[in-house]
Amino acid sequence: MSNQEATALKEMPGGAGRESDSVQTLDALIVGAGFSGLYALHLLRKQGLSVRAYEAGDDIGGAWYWNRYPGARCDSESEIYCYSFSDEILQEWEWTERFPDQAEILEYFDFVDSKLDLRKDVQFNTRIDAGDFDPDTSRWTIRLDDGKLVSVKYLVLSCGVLTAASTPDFKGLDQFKGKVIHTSQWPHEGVDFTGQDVGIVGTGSSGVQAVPVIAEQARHLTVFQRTPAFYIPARNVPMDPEQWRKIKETYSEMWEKAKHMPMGIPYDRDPRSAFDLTPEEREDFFETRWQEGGNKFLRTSFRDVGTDKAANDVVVEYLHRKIREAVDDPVIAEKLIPKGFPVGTKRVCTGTDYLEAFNRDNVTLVDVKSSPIQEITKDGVKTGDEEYKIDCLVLATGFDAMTGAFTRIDLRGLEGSTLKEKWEDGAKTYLGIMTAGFPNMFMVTGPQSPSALCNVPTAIEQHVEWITDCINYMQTGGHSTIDANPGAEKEWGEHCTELGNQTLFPQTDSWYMGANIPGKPRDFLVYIGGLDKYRDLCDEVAASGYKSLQLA
Ligand code: NA7
Repeated sequence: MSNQEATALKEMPGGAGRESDSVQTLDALIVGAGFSGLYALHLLRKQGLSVRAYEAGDDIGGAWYWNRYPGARCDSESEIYCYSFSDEILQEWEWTERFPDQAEILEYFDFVDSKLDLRKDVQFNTRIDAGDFDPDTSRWTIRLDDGKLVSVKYLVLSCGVLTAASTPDFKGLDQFKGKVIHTSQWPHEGVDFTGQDVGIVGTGSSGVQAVPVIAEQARHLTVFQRTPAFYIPARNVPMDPEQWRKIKETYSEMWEKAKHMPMGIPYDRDPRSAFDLTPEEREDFFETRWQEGGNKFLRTSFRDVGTDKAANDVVVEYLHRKIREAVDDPVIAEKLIPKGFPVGTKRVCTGTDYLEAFNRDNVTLVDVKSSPIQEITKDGVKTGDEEYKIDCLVLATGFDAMTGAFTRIDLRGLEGSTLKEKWEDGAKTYLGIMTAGFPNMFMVTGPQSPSALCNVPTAIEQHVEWITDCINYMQTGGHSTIDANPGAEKEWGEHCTELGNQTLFPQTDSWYMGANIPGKPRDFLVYIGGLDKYRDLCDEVAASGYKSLQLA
């Protein structure tokens, strides 16, 4: 970039080029150094591009770098919660447990780095504040949070599906005299709850995992629950060398299968309807899966559970019964029973001893649906009925999922308006990867992609490979820009909504629907046609020479 261009950028209204003279030039800039950012870095580097990833944290790991709350653990089986692209990594790495915990996932990232030497091309402790696309130069100017500018041809947003933390706008939050900690911003040194009265708001996946662990340590734990979660015990167990020997014997076949399954996992859904079985047979079917534990319970369930309310009700009835069996006090059990929405339309939570935690003397469950939190006082949480005195408040309140990590960056495309403005009425993308008017900008696991309903690493590998192949095509063909076609984008959005409407998802307020964030447009944010179909569609687009996109 010339000095003249840099000066012009500095003068742009509210755009990227406001504060600095120093402009670094790269072929590609990657935002984030988790699963997707690191893989994109690896592949683009292999193509010989000058590329750098920028990461807000001080190390690699992405969502797993941040989510260090007690009990944080993956809910996908460990043998598929990893990269599949490297045989060497697959063959050499062994997870110690069926479901890896947060610390071991960071060890895995360390191991991957020891093989691929990725850290050296990541700039840590750096947020991307803004980006402007200049149609004259066909380049993005990216502004870092220290004011420095980077000029790049390609922008790869690998900032994650569930990374933009959501803290409810509770009245009085700043007057609380104790610590307030969001589960995704957990202090690295940990938190000692010994002798403390702790409150936790939120009973999604994070809350469900944290509650039993905090309850073990705290003097008292008050759980503020707005919507009870459908819950399946994870039944996490250690894995032994013999299991690994067997897995590794057929690892490549397993991955081949996973990649061509709707959810990116190698397990088959039962092809039958829930009503093909007698009630007794169904009971056995559920019981076997309940004993096995984990979210395979739903993922391998009957074909009609996600689409037919009556079939879904059969599963709901079973899970309700399990709550009543696990919780001693029938009044508390009733409060923990999720009602009024189909199972699977909010993320089903897995964990260890979650329901049993409510049998402890030092745990209180407060229903904040019937009596919402009115304010956070100096001493605790005030609902309509009562004030609960606590020393520390944990917010397991989730994320501005699917879109938040993208719209929080001041990204300005061809028209000069921001991505946030473009998506004000709902996310608009083509394949969940590109959005019209923002050329050469690629999103990994973007809204309207299948990622959030898949085993995320499987989805990430497909997205990253497609994006980096596309970049390679542009480089070798001498193209300067690629952009989504507004017509194709509109059709993709309508297709995603239409597919969503054939399921039970729209019946529920969830982050899949954007409904967990006040004011966010309600729309189904996931492509639910399956990773297998999606992969085929993306491959067809690439094989056609990206005809449905605008190439220049
Ligand atoms: P989730 O699943 O979005 O859960 C957030 C929880 O916080 C959920 O129970 C919410 O209740 C609750 N919440 C949010 N705002 C409030 C307010 N204002 N008052 C009371 N309760 C509130 O986030 P997680 O971090 O647990 O999990 C996110 C994903 O990470 C998960 O799906 C896995 O894929 C991994 P609500 O249900 O909205 O009534």
